[in-house]
Amino acid sequence: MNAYLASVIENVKTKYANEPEFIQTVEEVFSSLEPVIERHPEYEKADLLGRMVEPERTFIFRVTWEDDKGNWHTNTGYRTQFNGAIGPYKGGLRFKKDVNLSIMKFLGFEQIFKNSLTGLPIGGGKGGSDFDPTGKSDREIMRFCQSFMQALYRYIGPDVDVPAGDIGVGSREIGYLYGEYRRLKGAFENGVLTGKGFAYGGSLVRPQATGYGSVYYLENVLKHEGDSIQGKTIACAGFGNVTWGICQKAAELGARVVTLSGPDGYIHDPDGVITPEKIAYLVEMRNSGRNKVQDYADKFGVQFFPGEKPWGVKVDVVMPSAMENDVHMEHAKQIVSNGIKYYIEVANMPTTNDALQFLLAQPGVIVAPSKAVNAGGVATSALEMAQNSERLSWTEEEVDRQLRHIMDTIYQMSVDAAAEYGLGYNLVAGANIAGFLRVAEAMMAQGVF
Ligand code: 2IT
Repeated sequence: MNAYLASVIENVKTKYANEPEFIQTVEEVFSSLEPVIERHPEYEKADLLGRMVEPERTFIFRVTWEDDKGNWHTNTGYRTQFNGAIGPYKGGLRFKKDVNLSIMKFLGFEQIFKNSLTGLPIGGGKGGSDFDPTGKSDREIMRFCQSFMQALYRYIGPDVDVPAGDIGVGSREIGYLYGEYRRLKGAFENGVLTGKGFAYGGSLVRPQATGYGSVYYLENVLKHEGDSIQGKTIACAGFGNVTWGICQKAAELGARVVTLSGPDGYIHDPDGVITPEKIAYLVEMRNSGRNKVQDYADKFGVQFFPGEKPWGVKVDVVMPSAMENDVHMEHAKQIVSNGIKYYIEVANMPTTNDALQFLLAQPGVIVAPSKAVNAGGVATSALEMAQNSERLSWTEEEVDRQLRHIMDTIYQMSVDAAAEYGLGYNLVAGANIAGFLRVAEAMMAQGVF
């Protein structure tokens, strides 16, 4: 490997030895960049990679809130403003028990390249808290969001840093967060958050955008193979916002999602999550705060597999759409032995690096990386920001048209970047390279800081 590249990775491994997810994403992205660094010796001179792995800044703050019984609880809040070279920091907030600095930095780092790929002016950031929303009442969620924003508001703004949702943060939480921001600032700066309700400046299609965008990306891959989405069976994970959008768009295009998962196991519905009743039930399951996918099996009489993951089910397309490191080597081997051709990552870093390398080495498998596949979500957030600054809202058709165009462009840019650097049809390396080059150019132009 290129000596400079290797030394930056080595330094991250030593310096951030207690941040395994962050190390994992740096290794994944940088392993694609060898031909780029070889062709651009000026990047080493400017220590571009060394700068990229260091967030511009990270805020860590206390969040104290009162539960319904009058007891007080304290959580840790985070916001990592990783890279602002191409636009205001942009990225979601995650509320989940396992949130820590490593998870925040992995998500923020990934976000830099994803946001760059969208072609829109958004830098990379991420935030959240180790607050666990499971089983919390609506009022508890509201009080937590208010307390979280009391700390966060001084660091964000429509031209500074624009948070959105992620796992555990949906339109309800964004509403409470925005309400508190508006109260504190005394101004209607609704471009400060995306994923808002339509009534106060949210964009049409934003709720579905990550799922829809990933299906549009999949269509590009299928087209390349002379194949079509019609009749395809898809294995998904999770049952949140993203999976819901995939179910809906897949059903509309004649395909069907046959698995969902949760912390409790997975369900297999061979008829597909395709009827409006089933798709609407996902929203109900999410809103219940129970976080149990077994509810779907109980309601629709399909099989539930406690404690298992859905990656052993024989389908046409695998789309891990729940969380990081959901697909391990053993699952990758199952996917290959089932003869599955399309491995389309959706969640951020859903595949361990060894499983990803294994899948990439299979001639019969096409691997698409999440930072390209799921970029339709944040891209539509950038469209929401554009509408907010114009003080108007676009039609559903207009937003969907732009989303589709952005996904087609991301796909094509990835294909072209891999070809340009002699890597053939490699969507993973292509996305890393294309995302990297735009940020690199902006950083070089702005001088050393
Ligand atoms: O991972 C992601 O891209 C998100 N959670 C969405 C970020 C955004 O700003 O819409």
